[in-house]
Amino acid sequence: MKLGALGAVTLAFVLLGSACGDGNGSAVTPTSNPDVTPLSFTGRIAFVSDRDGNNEIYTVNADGTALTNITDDPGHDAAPSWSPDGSRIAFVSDRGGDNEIYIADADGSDMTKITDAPGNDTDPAWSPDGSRIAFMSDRGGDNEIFVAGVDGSAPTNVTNNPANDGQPSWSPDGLRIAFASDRGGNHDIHVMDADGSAVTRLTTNPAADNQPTWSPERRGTGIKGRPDPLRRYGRGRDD
Ligand SMILES: [Ca+2]
Ligand SMILES: [Ca+2]
Ligand SMILES: [Ca+2]
Repeated sequence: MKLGALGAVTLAFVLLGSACGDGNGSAVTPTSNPDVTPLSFTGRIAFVSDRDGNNEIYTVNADGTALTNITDDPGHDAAPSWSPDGSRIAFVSDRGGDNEIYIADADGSDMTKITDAPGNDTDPAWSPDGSRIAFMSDRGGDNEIFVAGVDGSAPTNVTNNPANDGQPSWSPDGLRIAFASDRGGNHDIHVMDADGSAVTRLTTNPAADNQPTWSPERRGTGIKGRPDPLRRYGRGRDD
């Protein structure tokens, strides 16, 4: 009882401190000073469109300018994944007859096919340090997650399970991979070490759970600049 009350008082102080703007949460306010560059929506968006009759990957500035078709091929091009430094894009294309993973510079130049296997190679996901690509392949007969170098070197089957395993998403530290698998009878979310060990099943719902995406390292309340008071005390949220 006493501890609970103390905890509530402490939490109230934390919330008050956050609201007042402490050292970690300096407020970001718009400026009308023309000499100061305002917060701008920089960067580019990659997306897939069939506007030319087949799927291509396009990029566009976040203000809608400079639309560019970076694939421009009669094949089916899809599933763009940016390199962590934003200089390259991994994607899937069937231009060679079946789905393979390609990597190109962000403007579409210097395109390289990094897989060369029968069947589907899809779901490319760039490791946070930019050195590896995780992807799904059914080259062995069922869907498995492979991890390879960004040049396609040393593709390694890290799931090795007769079920369907796919949709890899790296943890921010690059040590773990979240993925979907139906090894429990239906699709559920799992995590494993990046070498395939230490698999943990996170969901057990009989419905289909798919498309996990690991959050970036920084976490907060969802309010810009305001830290999560629960996280500060090491308490997890029930997600
Ligand atoms: Ca195309
Ligand atoms: Ca293939
Ligand atoms: Ca499998």
